[in-house]
Amino acid sequence: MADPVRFDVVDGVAVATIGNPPVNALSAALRAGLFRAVQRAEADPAIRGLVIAAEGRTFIAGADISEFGKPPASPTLAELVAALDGAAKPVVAAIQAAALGGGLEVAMACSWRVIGPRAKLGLPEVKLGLLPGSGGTQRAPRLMGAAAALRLMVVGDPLDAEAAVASGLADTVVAGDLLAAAREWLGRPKPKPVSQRDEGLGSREDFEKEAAALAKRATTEPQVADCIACVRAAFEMPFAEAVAFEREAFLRLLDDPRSKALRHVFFAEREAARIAGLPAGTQPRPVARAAVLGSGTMGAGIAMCFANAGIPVRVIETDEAALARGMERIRGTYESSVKRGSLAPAKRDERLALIEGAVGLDATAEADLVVEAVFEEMGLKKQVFAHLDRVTKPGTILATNTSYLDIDEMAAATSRPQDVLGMHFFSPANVMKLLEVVRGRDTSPEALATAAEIGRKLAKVPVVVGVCYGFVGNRMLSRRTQQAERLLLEGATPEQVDKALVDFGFRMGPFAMSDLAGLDIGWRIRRATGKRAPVADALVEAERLGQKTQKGYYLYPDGARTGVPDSEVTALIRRVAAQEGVEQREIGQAEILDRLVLPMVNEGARILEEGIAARPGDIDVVWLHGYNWPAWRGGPMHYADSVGLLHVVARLAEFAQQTGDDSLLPSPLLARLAAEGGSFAGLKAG
Ligand code: 3H9
Repeated sequence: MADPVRFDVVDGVAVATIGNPPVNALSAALRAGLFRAVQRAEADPAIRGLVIAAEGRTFIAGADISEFGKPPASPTLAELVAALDGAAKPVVAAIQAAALGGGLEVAMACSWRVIGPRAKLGLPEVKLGLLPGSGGTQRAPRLMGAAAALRLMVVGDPLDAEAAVASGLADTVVAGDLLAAAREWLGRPKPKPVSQRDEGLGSREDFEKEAAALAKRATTEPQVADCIACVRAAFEMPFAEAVAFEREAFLRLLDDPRSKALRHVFFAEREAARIAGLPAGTQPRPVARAAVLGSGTMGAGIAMCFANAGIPVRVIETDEAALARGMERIRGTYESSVKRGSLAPAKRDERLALIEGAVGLDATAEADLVVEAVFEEMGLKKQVFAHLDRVTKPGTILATNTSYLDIDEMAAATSRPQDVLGMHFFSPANVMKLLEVVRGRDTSPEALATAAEIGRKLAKVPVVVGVCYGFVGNRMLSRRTQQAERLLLEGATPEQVDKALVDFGFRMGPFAMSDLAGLDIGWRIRRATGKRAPVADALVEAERLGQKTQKGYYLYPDGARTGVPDSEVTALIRRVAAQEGVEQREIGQAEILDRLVLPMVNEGARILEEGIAARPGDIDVVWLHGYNWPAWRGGPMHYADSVGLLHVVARLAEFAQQTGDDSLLPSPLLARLAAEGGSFAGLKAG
């Protein structure tokens, strides 16, 4: 492997250039290279100072996250930082791009930070459930003041070049030759190390005010409280003691399941971006214009996604009246963003100018990508696809936003099934990040790559999945919905079921969610597919449709947004349970949670067995971005690993026996992994 640090000496100045692609993470080899560079510069009397520079898209992206949990290799980051801090000769960090986490900690241990206009300086460790663990909680406060430093590390977003200099974190922005400027700075008198600049901390009172404001974020995030404690330690302890205090907090957080889950999410999101089985060199097709069929809630939201990304889009309806309603819906949504202050009026106008209405499918002729969001009815969808096949250009991607229907059947209505796929957005489409890109039997690699690429341009998180009823997300959700209904029959109340999921970290439970969406939606789907849900059906028959009728699973007196329990619902459930012959009992919160979540994991395992998802992490990403699964729980498959697959299998077998429902029996893959002592994380990518 090439040495990640190049060492050159020119005119008495040593330059250590970092080249550790892709992001210059501080791997053991990079730490060793930098450590050697400091030693060489210190030892050679002909060298008057050292510049640390980097090549590539970042300066240093931080500690190498993939090394966490492995035995530490010397020199550790703490040792490297201490060597820089204690160097007798001056050291300049010449920061051309992002210096994050441990990367900024390295830079803060240098004498100066000279930065380019593209530089970004940040301490994003909180996003991984951690805190800066190599002196960052002590040096940042001494450079920018304790209050500002605390905000930087608790919010986790980096500062751009101008803001970094204004804050005191960096010394100067250089538009021209960064290396030359860095060399020049070496001519100045060496300042005292940042570790000795206690006067930089600023006022304790300002810090405590900021800490009180930021502490509110700390409900599920232990790292926030630790950041506050560490920065407070800067006021209360000598530097070395405070660094030891920080180290102890860092190691504790590193071992916390919440940080492990967040680190899993970091890698799963990046892995999901690589489409499994795509031939090397597959190129996405350019998409300059899009068309969206249908301007209902989904169609309008999807059209806005294109406009928000600067892509001209035609919204197509069957008649003028429907089109006028759709365009009004779009204008209304932008208008409320302007009123809330989240969108500038000029931006609204820019986006609206990119959206053009049209009547009739022939208006798709110029589109490079068409997303169909018409009614969920196969006959209609097939007609639409046959028509699109006749009027669109060769190579146009023909996508459906169906939530459940068979994409291969739609593709068969065209002469170009290789260009047909699913682009399944989640409601509200202009807000939710997930995009399930559904690969049909004949979908070409180029079409797939194009949909994923455009998804990223729309600021979505695309995950490639295969064809089946409900794809990944809704297929798993239906398992949870079944169990939620069944739990009511067995004696749990709607609020107990909802509470189990809210306590787990979801923003809302399934029944509060149904009330919000309207119970008639699920009812209509069940009618169309011949399914039953006795409690939900009985509520609809009693005209309890949710918030819109001020009663559903809960009561919403005077249009309240939060429901209150209703004894009529308890009586209704009891009656339905008796009719269904289900005996009621007390059910504890832990059992409710397992009943809701573990059948989803089981379905996830079936999805993997069938190759509908390529990797367990892809399923996790679906749940994180489509259904607000709490990130610090890592997604359903990671969660199953964290509680242990043996436990999952044993619980599922128990539930199957209790309820007589064989669909709860552990899937073969789950049973095998549990028996082998394996985990989903240990599965090889498909
Ligand atoms: C820390 O520093 C702790 C210290 O305080 C104390 C320690 C004692 N390590 O995101 P991309 C990989 S904690 C290992 O697609 P971009 C990534 O997995 C760290 N690998 O690129 C991907 O691999 P692959 C604090 C890393 O241009 C590839 O690089 N730092 C790391 O869109 C490209 O990544 C952070 O939290 C890493 N640190 O975005 C910063 N970073 O190609 C984390 C990236 O195999 N990183 N990889 O899938 C980021 O936020 C973004 O990667 C960055 C570039 C903005 C840098």
